[in-house]
Amino acid sequence: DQPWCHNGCENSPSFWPSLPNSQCGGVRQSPINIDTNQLTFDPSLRNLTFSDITNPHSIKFLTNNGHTVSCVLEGLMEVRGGGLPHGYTAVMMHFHWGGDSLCHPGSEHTVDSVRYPMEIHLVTLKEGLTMEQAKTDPERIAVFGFFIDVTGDQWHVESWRTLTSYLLNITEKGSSVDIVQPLSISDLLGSVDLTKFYRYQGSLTTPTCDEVVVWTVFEEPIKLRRDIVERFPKTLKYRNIYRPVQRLNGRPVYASPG
Ligand code: SG4
Ligand code: ZN
Repeated sequence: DQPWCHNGCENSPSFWPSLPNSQCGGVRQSPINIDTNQLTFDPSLRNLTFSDITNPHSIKFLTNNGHTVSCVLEGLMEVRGGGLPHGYTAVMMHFHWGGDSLCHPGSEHTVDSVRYPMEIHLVTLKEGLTMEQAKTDPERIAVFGFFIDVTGDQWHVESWRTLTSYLLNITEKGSSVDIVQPLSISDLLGSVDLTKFYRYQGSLTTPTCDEVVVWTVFEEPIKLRRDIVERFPKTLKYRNIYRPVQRLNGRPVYASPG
């Protein structure tokens, strides 16, 4: 695999389309700007359910994979309903963030051209498939994006303090750390309204940008303290790890009835 980056190397995003086997120059790319004046309300986007989301052992370790912090999810979290074409099983989670001051927010999706401080991606696979098979079907991956904001009330800061305290142990590319405290996905999401979301057909946001993703982006952000968000760029040294927004090329963006 040829090296690529978000910034500060030869293969930054404008060069991704010319990488080997790349779909990055395609017509259904992600992320996008979500224009709330151009949404199509879709009453079938109901009853989205996440099973096992409170499993306290889902987040067992964190890895610095050279592009972000990620973790393979343990347990059997299944996502169904919400207008998804199949059931999907959660496989991993990772983060996108900005600069070490919040003047440089780092979400991938934007809403009415506003970028949030961070975005979490919960990556799920169509049930019964491996990651390798998942690369060829246009709906074989579903990614769930959650924005993080730093304004207003703050929730569940304790779980985020726990998670981010481990970042110091993975400053080296390729390093991992075990998390000893029980930590669930819902500990991190807090009380985000899972009935209100946007839906569109897109791609992975990193090379090779495979056009196989059903995207769900939740409207309501997770609200955290500024110092928690700033721990990511300050500790990991990766800055502004998001891809610029891509053209819609006529794709509809649907909104759930909420
Ligand atoms: C990050 O580079 C992750 O580390 C990748 O995970 C992930 O690839 C990639 O982002 C693209 O995912 O939700 N942003 S995204 O579209 O999940 C996949 C791994 O390389 C396939 C494991
Ligand atoms: Zn991502």
